[in-house]
Amino acid sequence: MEKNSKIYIAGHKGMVGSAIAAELTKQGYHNLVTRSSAELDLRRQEAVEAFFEQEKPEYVFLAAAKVGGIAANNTYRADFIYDNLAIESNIIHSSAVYGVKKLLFLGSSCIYPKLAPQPLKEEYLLTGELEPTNEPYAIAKIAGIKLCEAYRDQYGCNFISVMPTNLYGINDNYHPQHSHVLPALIRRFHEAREQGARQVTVWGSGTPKREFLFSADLGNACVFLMQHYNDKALLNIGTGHDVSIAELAQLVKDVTGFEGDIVYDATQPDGTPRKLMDVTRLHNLGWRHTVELKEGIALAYADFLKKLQSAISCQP
Ligand code: GFB
Repeated sequence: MEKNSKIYIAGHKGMVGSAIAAELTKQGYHNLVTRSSAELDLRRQEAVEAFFEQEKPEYVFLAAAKVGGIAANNTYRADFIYDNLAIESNIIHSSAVYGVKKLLFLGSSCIYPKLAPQPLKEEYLLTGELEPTNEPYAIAKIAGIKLCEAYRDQYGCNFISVMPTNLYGINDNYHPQHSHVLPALIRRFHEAREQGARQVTVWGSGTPKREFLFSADLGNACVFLMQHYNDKALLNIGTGHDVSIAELAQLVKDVTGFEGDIVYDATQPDGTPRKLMDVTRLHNLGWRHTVELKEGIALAYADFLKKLQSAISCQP
């Protein structure tokens, strides 16, 4: 990838796409192509084809997706499978037709079977039943991996697939019900402290374990892999460490300065008991994360407070 290569980042306004764009800009890539969802609906096949015909990008980061936490995945099951299948099919097919030199597709750790051995090795894909709460999303992401493999097999396209672990960081979604656990807890602990509440409720039992990667680390990993990884096999991106949801809640409590109690709502689903990535292959390629969890939560909390402040100052 040359510094003046034409690079399309699908989903540049989201947490992942904006982290990739920031990393590319930092490294001196200056020919970035972007479209907001209002300008280009990636679920519309003809619109996507017209965009590729007009722009003819050389490299594509496929970071556009319908995403959310456990409740959003379980509630909007049709949207999660349809939107993601449509976005991936349109972009991957047009990338092949319009001669994209290389495409990086982002999947998710939820593509692995619910009860797979830990840590999750890349070869565990399609060896067992998926977690029911996010099966539609996982099926769409597995289809994305298979699209990349099939276009490589049949047409020789250099399309690679990477599977990030649970992400958090700059530009995250803080919706109280639909977000992932880390931003949800940042908001809930912050609001409890502001309101002087005595307790904060955390969903589920607190026992599931999750691995968290800071968004800027993911952006750095994606650019690194676009530069250095050309294999058909999918590749995990993570830290290799996980914490229980109870440990995570304690960390968020510490960072936000909330002083009350933590209680658990067992009526909410736990989801997969554990999904720790095996990052041996990524480490062997020479990439490691740099931001540890506590430091990352403090950075995410600062970003949350900044956005809150600008939302307040924008009110009439
Ligand atoms: O982050 P999360 O929604 O996604 O939930 P998953 C992780 C764990 O945190 C679950 C618990 O055990 C939740 O029960 N949790 C506790 C909470 N309090 C909360 C809260 O206030 N909000 C949320 N959201 N969770 C998603 C998949 O699974 O992970 C997606 O649904 C995707 O498909 C994504 O793969 C990375 O890790 O369970």
